[in-house]
Amino acid sequence: MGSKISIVSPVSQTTRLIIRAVARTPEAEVIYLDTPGIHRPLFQMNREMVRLAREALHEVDLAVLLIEGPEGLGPGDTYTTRLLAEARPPAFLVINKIDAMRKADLLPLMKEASRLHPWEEIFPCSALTGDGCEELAAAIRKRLPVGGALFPEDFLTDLPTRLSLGEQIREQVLLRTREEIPHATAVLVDEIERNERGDYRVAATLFVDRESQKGILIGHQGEMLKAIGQAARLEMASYLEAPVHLSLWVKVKRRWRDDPTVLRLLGIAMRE
Ligand SMILES: Nc1nc2c(ncn2[C@@H]2O[C@H](COP(=O)(O)OP(=O)(O)OP(=O)(O)O)[C@@H](O)[C@H]2O)c(=O)[nH]1
Ligand SMILES: [Mg+2]
Repeated sequence: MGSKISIVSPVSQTTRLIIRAVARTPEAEVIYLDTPGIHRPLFQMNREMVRLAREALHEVDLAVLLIEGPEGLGPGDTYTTRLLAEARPPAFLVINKIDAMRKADLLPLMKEASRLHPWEEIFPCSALTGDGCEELAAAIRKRLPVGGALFPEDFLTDLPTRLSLGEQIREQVLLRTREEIPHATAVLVDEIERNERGDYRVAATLFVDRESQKGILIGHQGEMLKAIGQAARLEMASYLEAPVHLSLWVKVKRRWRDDPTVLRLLGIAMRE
């Protein structure tokens, strides 16, 4: 896309909603959908996430399943390919993170993967080094139906600013905390205001599931929350191209992952 749209972290289930973004070349407009990963859902939030990903399979011209090369294939991938076979979009398999695996392991993995599903093509790549990425993008462009552009030329993503700023805060939570905190935290942006000098004032609430998680997120003398806020504020300032004043609050909201109102506000449930 040429700019950062989706947040990235080592924690699984980082992506919780569908984010559409447009990549353009002189001859093509590719609309990419970043979906949540297919996983075993334990909460309503996770059931909604998997539902979003499954529904997307019916909406696209091409599905691209990413697996991690160093992990190889597991039972989860068998389940996902079953969903692919049901929805029947043409599908590519991407074996990512080849920078972190032995070269000798790649060919056997590609062979094993080709028995799993009738892939149109299989691409080994590394998003980190860029190895194989342009080949993948070019093959995706080749699969596009012929037609005019669907979006105006300055349209980049359908992720609204309010959700995008929330994601930028959540990314810092994911990068700085561990264990249950990343999965138990939601960020809701309550207010975005701009003053006459062009500075933004953003206020957001971080929801956690339990009192003990609130303590961890705030940290000793508020240090954790301060670090999260400082880093998120820098991200936001570059995204909004203006200075940002950010206030963060942490609230315990028990079982928020099963609360339809919260899920709707987060853009996870029933966002159209
Ligand atoms: N070594 C290596 N790490 C990578 C590569 N691509 C992504 N990563 C790392 O893998 C982790 C997961 O990346 P994400 O983009 O959050 O993963 P995702 O597939 O979107 O997963 P979810 O959103 O959690 O479902 C991050 O820590 C990335 O930095 C790669 O090619 N090589
Ligand atoms: Mg993601």
